[in-house]
Amino acid sequence: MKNAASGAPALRCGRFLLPLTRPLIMGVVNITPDSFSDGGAHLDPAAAIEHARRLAAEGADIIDLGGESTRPGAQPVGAAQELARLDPVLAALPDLGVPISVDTSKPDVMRTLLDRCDMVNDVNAFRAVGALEAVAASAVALCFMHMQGEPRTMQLSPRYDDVVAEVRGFLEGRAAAACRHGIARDRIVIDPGFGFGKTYEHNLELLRHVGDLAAPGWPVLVGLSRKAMIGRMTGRDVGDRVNGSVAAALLAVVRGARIVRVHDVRATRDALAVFHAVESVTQPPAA
Ligand code: HH2
Repeated sequence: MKNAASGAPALRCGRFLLPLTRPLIMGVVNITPDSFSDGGAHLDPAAAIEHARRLAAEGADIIDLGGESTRPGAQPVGAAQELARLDPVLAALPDLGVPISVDTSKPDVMRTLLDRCDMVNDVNAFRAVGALEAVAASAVALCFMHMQGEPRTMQLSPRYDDVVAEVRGFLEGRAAAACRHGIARDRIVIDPGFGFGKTYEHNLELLRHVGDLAAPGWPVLVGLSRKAMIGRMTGRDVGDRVNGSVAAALLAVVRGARIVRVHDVRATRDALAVFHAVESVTQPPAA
């Protein structure tokens, strides 16, 4: 979506206006005991705060704070517990210098934290009753992610006739619903939801067709970092998937993704710096 003043594509993101002229990195901080790749590492608020600062220093353009794991089979937590995890971390980071996103699907959590975050990242695409209403009047950016089913059961038997068309249709429908709620187009991001109610083959098909998902013009965010599909491709355990994750992020960007959600900011940043250096040169230097 274009910024009205400059004409360049940009994402309105709370206190920030993020240019979409180069790929952006969203760094993940999971304040949970059970996240699939870093569960328990940042449950202590001091550890989460330090990690968020470290990822920002490493070059994250957005920090995504999560207080509930959505890994396959995860048990849901209540709003009070999610808030108790997020609150002290958010309170310590007003001056982080980059936008803060909150990864939540609960309208109560959204409403409570809205004036302290710049983005809400909802793996349920704001389908909960009252979710769109909770965020409509604010300035936060919204990430609408596709998920078939719900985390507890989503990997049992995912089924699609045409995964790319169905995911794209769903995301366009959610973006249209947001617009009907008065949400400006330059606040909207879409995400195919790798691993959320998808087989390995579905994930591969979506990665091959990120360009089709991006075609309608909504900025596409992808979360491939350390996921099971990277493990299957590389044969590596979850703690050893950095290289595969960086390759996948780069491929997604080459195909048109604008934001990559990653655990390993430093490595991803280097790969994207190489991409940007090559791709930003449109004219050969004069002889
Ligand atoms: N993936 C996870 C969580 N939130 N949000 C978006 N928009 N896209 C994703 O692909 C995505 C997401 C799962 O990763 P992680 O947060 O590391 O694990 P857990 O859900 O176990 O905390």
